Amino acid sequence: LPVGERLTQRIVDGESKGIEADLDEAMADTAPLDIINTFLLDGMKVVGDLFGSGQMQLPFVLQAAETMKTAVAYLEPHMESDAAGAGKGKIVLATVKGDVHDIGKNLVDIILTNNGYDVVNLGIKQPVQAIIDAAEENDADVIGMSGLLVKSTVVMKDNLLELNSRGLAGKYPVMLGGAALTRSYVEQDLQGLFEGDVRYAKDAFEGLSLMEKMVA
Ligand code: B1M
Repeated sequence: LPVGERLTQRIVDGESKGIEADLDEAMADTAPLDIINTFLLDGMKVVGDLFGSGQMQLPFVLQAAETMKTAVAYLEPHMESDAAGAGKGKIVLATVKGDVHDIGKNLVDIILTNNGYDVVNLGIKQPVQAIIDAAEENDADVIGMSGLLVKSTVVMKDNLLELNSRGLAGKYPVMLGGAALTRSYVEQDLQGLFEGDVRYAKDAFEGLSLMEKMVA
């Protein structure tokens, strides 16, 4: 198999042993970020479909996720970074309460960090209080929330209402992302009830371009 297909298959199989050699081979003619966005995320998509249709059990999904993380960690030092632009702005980033999915959030972290933003990555299952505390303590420019479960979209809405009621909506623009969200939910429903600026990023690159607008 060509190396790209091998990498996709490795994610599906959760086979991380020896993945470094395949990644080195792929990097000979493909940029690390493109490897993530094509070969590796193609694998996660297959995993999601298999799991969703009952053809893959959870422990195997976890193994696929661990393989994805191993691959991303190996590629990260090879990514181009825009050190000259350091200190462009600060985002507090968290996966919301009740949700453990963090691969997408961590990709957002990598891409923003490599493009000169300061990222305070709080991790998973973060209650709104922890997010607000971190934003205040770090004097953040933006709050970023990620979530992949349908119930996380409700948590995000509640978190926005909490920012409203504490009078913090005008202080922190909010960026939301994650597979369970839709653009229309954020841009119609949530923008209607949030008293500040809330935006939807469909992927990490849209997250980067939004960050540029929100900090400016
Ligand atoms: Co879970 N899981 N999972 N899972 N899992 C989903 C989300 C699911 C859609 C699978 C399915 O049924 N087809 C489904 C949710 C269904 C729903 O809510 N209706 C699901 C479920 C049900 C569950 C459990 C409940 C299963 C169970 O226990 N019975 C459980 C939940 C636990 C919990 O959270 N409390 C669970 C657990 C897990 C694992 C631990 C095994 C593992 C996560 C490991 C980890 O993250 N460390 C896992 C995985 C891997 C998945 C799938 C297969 C893949 C997710 C992923 O990493 N995708 C997923 C299927 C799917 O999404 N279709 C699924 C790759 C990643 C790069 O994409 O995170 O969307 P994503 O990020 C994108 C964009 O969304 C965006 O940028 C990224 C790309 O550039 N983005 C942002 C994300 N966050 C952003 C933030 C931003 C900006 C952009 O700004 C702030």
